[in-house]
Amino acid sequence: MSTKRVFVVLGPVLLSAASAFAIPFNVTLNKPATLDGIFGVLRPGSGWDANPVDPPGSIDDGVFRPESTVWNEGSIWWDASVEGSESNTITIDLLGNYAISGIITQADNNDNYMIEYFDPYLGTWQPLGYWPPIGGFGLTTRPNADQVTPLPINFTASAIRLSAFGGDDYFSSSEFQAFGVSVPEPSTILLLGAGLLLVRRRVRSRRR
Ligand SMILES: [Ca+2]
Ligand SMILES: [Ca+2]
Repeated sequence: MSTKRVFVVLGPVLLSAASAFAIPFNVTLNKPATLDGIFGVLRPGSGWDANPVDPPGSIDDGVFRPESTVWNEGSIWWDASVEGSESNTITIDLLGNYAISGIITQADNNDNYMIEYFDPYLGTWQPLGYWPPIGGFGLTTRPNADQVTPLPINFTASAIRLSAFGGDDYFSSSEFQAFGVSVPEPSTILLLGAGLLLVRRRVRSRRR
């Protein structure tokens, strides 16, 4: 195998190896979040208090509420039976591509919470899955109430989109975290390959 071929083949391999051995970290922490839809409005006659909605950034600020906090206290909440709130979403822009290996969510206990991700290779949103209702009361962390242990899962994403369905239409979430490692853009891999080729040519020309 020629030196050139070794470099071209090894460039991407070395990069992906570096990703594989990197320690996963919270890739959602304090990333920009946006809310789409109407939040913080209750249906007529609802017995709940119309508490203020937490700012978008509270979804990924690294802070969980105490388990069993009332669903709409210190959370991003909506009543999906209100006009304009039927298909609310919370979107987190990861500002890069990440190979994600674990997720954890705190949300109201008695609804389904859907997670979609933007696949940077396909260029489209993909469904990842949803947390079904679980026992308990109010803000509840899935998959584990220790607020630390994520669900092991593997996908590559540049953004995350959260929504809810079913349950009692009173939806809320207070924290979402995804753990993973950065993956290089395809263009970065090409650049690195080109750079290595250039280095090799210089070394060769000096030898002549
Ligand atoms: Ca939070
Ligand atoms: Ca609910």
